[in-house]
This record gives sequence, structure tokens and C-alpha cells, in this order.
Amino acid sequence: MNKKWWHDKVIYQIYPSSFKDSNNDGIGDIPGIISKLDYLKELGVDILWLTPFFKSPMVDNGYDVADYCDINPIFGTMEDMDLLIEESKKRDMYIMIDIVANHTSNEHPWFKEALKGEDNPYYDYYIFKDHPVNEHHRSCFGGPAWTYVPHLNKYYFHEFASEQPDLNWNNPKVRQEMANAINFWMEKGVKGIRFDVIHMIGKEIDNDIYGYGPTLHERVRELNHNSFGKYDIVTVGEAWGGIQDAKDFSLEEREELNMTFQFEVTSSTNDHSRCGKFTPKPIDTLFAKNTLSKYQYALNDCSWNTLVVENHDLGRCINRFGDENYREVSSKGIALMNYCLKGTPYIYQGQEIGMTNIKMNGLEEYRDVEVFNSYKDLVEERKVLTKEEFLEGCYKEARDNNRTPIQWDDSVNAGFNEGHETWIKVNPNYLDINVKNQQDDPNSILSFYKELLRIRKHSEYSNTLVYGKFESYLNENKDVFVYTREEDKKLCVISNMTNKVVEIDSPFIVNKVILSNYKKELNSRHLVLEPFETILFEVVE
Ligand code: ISL
Ligand code: CA
Repeated sequence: MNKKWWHDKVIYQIYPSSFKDSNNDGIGDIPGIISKLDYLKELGVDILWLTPFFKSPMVDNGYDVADYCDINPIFGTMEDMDLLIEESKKRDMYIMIDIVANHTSNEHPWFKEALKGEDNPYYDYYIFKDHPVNEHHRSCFGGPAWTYVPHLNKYYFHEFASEQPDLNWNNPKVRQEMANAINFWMEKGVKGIRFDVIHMIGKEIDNDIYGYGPTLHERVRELNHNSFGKYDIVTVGEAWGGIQDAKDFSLEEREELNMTFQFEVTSSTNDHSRCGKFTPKPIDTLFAKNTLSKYQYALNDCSWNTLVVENHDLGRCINRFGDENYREVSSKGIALMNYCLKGTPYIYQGQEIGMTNIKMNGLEEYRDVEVFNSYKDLVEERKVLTKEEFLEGCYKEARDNNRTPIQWDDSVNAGFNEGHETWIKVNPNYLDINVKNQQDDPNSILSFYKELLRIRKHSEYSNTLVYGKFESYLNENKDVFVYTREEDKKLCVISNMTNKVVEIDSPFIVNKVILSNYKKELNSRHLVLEPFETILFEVVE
């Protein structure tokens, strides 16, 4: 595996509408992001992944794109974006965009043209049929995946909301349009791309194949060759697959992407035999640690991992892997356990101050199309969940948990704006949990993140943490994750992943502690670990 400029970089995910509102219209914006670049620099992150900021009616908060080369006016202007790219670069930071290649908005001019009829050149940009190929195939947000267009007497396919028609990737013009859009951003100096549901662009609709269709890898490679592959950027695919899929996307010689997200651990808290994320279950720590190990071993020498515990679609990591009663230690422990693994750390906005899920007062306070479509589907139509069960599921897993405004300080609206309306509720716990509180406190979660990133990037341990070989220990222990990283130095992480006190015999004497979420004097193999206690130390025996 050849070394790359991005191997030691840390990626920070920004959800623009919830980051910082500069003009008090209730929605975060690009000038708001620019105003926080110094904060991000100080945190120690390098690449800013912005979820879609393109022109969009915002049915799915920007994942319904109406123009890939224009800015949504609620976020600002193209000049603002150029300034963001430039100001980031001045601080040695780079922008990663989020390309939604599988579908567009129904308000995209291509779809509006397509609706004019079979003779229109854009008709073939989408997937129209006389009848649904499989009328039981359900959209990812609940409800049918085929929508009838009366004036055409046809159905069109949409894997997500009906306002997100799927593109027809078998049409070479669609492939060229997407390459052109990417090249537009490459020329602007963007240095990264996250590809939304990229595993779906090889679908073979007539044979009822959606994810990982037969043409997938050929399509991704072609896109690489026609656009981003000509630039020295970093790419990550959102692809819901297993190890072989991760390799197929990311082995260097395949000339596709650099890495993919793995969701086996985060989605393991959804009961798929019932209603998925709306019927959550507690984390199985043995499964979690062994799955993380599995990906580490599989991609160790040949490819690259992503280290992710939160994003804009998942609940907060404290509520999934940690415990709100142990908010500070669990937040720090999860970070240390996860970001000392081999791969690229991804931090989701607000994670660095330990933001938590939000208790909404009923359905009205939610904003996500997935909540409303799933409610209609699961509660009203199929009646498989009661309203109470559904709301309980939302508290644990709804995407809006991660979309509440960033809590900057303890002023009205948490400093997200100057006290005007906000598009989504501010979590009332902002009085306790906010950036300002934590900035000057050396023991805060924020300070812990800064220290962790400093060690990872600018210390005598950096090379080991970036390139060191992974090995796991105590694989049968269901509570404690133990692993080493080795390359010139040997480092070990011991992480109690539970809210209980657990005793273990460590494979190595713990004495040269580098970072830990408890302040303790240690000098032994036998350890009595506090809830979520996590230790990074150098093995010197
Ligand atoms: O959160 C999910 C639904 O329960 C996921 O399955 C999600 O839909 C899936 O990860 C795809 O996500 C991406 O594409 C969606 C968009 O809504 C998500 O925000 C995005 O991350 C459609 O573009
Ligand atoms: Ca605004």
C-alpha cells in the first residue's frame, strides 16, 4: 500500500443547516462555517466534509439535489463557497463535498423535462416503467418505491422519498453529467468527495437488484477515470456492504475509491427482524469489538478503514455505545477506543463536546422526512408499532438527534444564532453542554479530543497510530476491547466498553500511559477498570 497525503488526516463532518447561523434566519450557513474555521483548526481536524449544500428543495435536507453546480441560497452564494475553500486552505484545511449520484430532486430540471414524456431526451435519465417491477419493494424511508405519474401512465423508481427519483446509470449521458459536475468542483480546489449510497448506482432494475448490481464497479471506475481520478483527492463511499465489498471499492489497483464507511456496528443496534431503527436494541459489545477487529485485520495491509461512530443519519454515540449517566467518561472512552484504530477518523459536529440525543415533545418537533414517512407506514398503515413505541424508537435512533444546532455557548439558542427562530429545536441541555464551557477546561471532552488528535498527528506516536499494524487480544472477553498498534513503537489500547466495573489481566504491564479518561496511577497487569475506562499506553516490556 502506497502512502498518501490524506493517511494522517482527520475528517470533520459539517451538517451546514445545524452548524452556525450567521444571518439569524434559523438555518446554518456557509458564512457561519467560515466564522468557525479557527475553532476547527484548533480542534485539530484537516478535512471538512460538508453534507450537500447544493440547490435543493430540502425534502431530505439537501440529499435531493436540484443543481449539482449551484449553491442553495439558504446557505449562501458561490462567492461564499469560494471564500470557504480559500479560507480553509489558508489554515491547511480542505473541503470534501458530498455527491448524491444515485438520485436527484424531483425539482431537478432533468426530472422536470423527463416528465414531459417519452420523447423528451431527459426521459431516459430516470427509471420509468409501465408497472412497478416489484411492487413490494419499499422505499428506504417507508412506503412504496414506485410512484405513479398519471399524465404519463407510468411509474418511476425511487429508493428514497418520492421526491428523490433514481437516476438511470445505464444511460451514458447521466454518467457524463455526473463526471462534469464533479470536475466543476475539482477545478474549484475541492480535495475530497463522499459518495452518497454509491453501492446503488449499479442497480439492475428489471431483475429486482438494487444494491451491488452487476455494473457497479465498472461504473465507479469509469467515474474515477472521467473525473476525480485525475486529481489528487481523497474519496469515501457510503456503501452498505461487508468486507469483500469494502475491498472491491478500495483496493488501489481497482481505481475506484479510497475507503468506504462500515455500518455493521452502528446498525447492529437496530432490530432488523422487526422495524429496524425504529425498534432499537442495546449494543452487544462483544459483537462490536470483534466486528471492529474484523475490519482492521481484513484491511490492514491492503486498504484503508474509516473510523466512525456518528454521522448525520445515526443517533449520538453516547446514546448508542455509551451512557448518558457517564456522559463525560463514555464520550472520551469511545473516542480513544475508536480513533486509535487504523484508518481515517471521522468526527461528526458536536461529537467533540459530547452532544446527546434529544427528547422531542411528540412528532411535531421532528423535521426528518424519514420520521414522517415511517410513521405513516409503520404506525398508521401497517400498524406494526404503536405511536409510543415509534416515538421511543425515534428518541434512540431518529436522524434528527444529530441534526439539532451545535451548542456553542449558554446564550439563547446556544449561540447557534442570536436568539431568533431555529429550523429544528435546540437541545435544552445546551446550558450544560456547550463549546464555551469546555474550551478552557483542561478536563473537558473537547480538551480530550484536542489532546487525542494532537497525539495522533503531532507526537512521537503519530507514525505508529497512522500506520501501525493492528492486533487484538482477549477476543473472548465480552466487555473489554484490547488491541495493539505496532510500527517502530508498540502501543496498546484497553477499553472497558460497558458501564460496569470490570477486572482483567492485561497482556502487557500498563505503566507508560499516554492518554486515559480516568486519572489513575497504574503499574500492573491486573486492572480494575471503571465504567468506560479506556487507556492508551506504550508497551515497554
Ligand atoms: O438513515 C438511514 C435510513 O434509515 C440510512 O439507511 C440512510 O438512508 C442510508 O444510509 C443512506 O443515507 C444517505 O442517503 C440518503 C440520505 O437521506 C442520507 O442522509 C444519506 O446519508 C438519501 O440520499
Ligand atoms: Ca442562516
